[in-house]
Amino acid sequence: MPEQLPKLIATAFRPDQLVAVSDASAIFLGRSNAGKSSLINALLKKRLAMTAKAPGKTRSINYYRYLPHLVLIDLPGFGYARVSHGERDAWRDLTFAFFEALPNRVVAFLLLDANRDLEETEWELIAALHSRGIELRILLTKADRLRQSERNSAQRRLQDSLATAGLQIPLTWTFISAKTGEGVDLLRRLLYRYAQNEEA
Ligand SMILES: Nc1nc2c(ncn2[C@@H]2O[C@H](COP(=O)(O)OP(=O)(O)OP(=O)(O)O)[C@@H](O)[C@H]2O)c(=O)[nH]1
Ligand SMILES: [Mg+2]
Repeated sequence: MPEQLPKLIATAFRPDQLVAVSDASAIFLGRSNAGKSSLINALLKKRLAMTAKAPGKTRSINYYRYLPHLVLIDLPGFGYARVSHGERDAWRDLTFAFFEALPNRVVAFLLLDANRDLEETEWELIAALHSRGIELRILLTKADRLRQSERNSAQRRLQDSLATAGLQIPLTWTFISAKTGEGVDLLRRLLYRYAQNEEA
């Protein structure tokens, strides 16, 4: 019988629980509360990923098989205030251990709340992905909350900070809303093409 998809295939709370993924993968990174798990649920059309109003909901790396040859990976969020040094270290150990053993074919999505600017940890993740030659797209989330003028200024701020950082990699960004579905179909099409081995 064919496997029922999508489904959760693995969860890693610690580096020794990381799994090797040989299929194409899409990874979702970003601050706590940026909307990673909500976007994954919107893509999967199923509430498989736990979401919460309070930041820090996802503490583990969760692997979801979405298509027969495509895995979506929800990484734990960072950057929320009420967290101990121990938890911060655990996040760092897990995330960077994951980077050391990335799946063979990976595209990364950095989710950024459109009302916020890029912060230090985000720059660090961008640099880590860039140095490994991983393609990165920025998704500006919670777009349903933004007026057109706010979208324009969010886009301008992002462009400016990327230019100031002298970033030479081709970065694209897309407005997205897990609430209204804006941008979700576009992302889904991109993932389908990527899974079929075409240029994402
Ligand atoms: N208005 C609006 N709210 C959203 C959207 N996406 C997520 N949220 C809300 O933002 C909060 C956090 O969403 P999550 O998906 O749990 O965020 P996360 O990035 O997975 O957070 P961590 O697991 O802590 O890393 C929840 O209250 C969601 O309902 C969106 O597109 N629009
Ligand atoms: Mg989450």
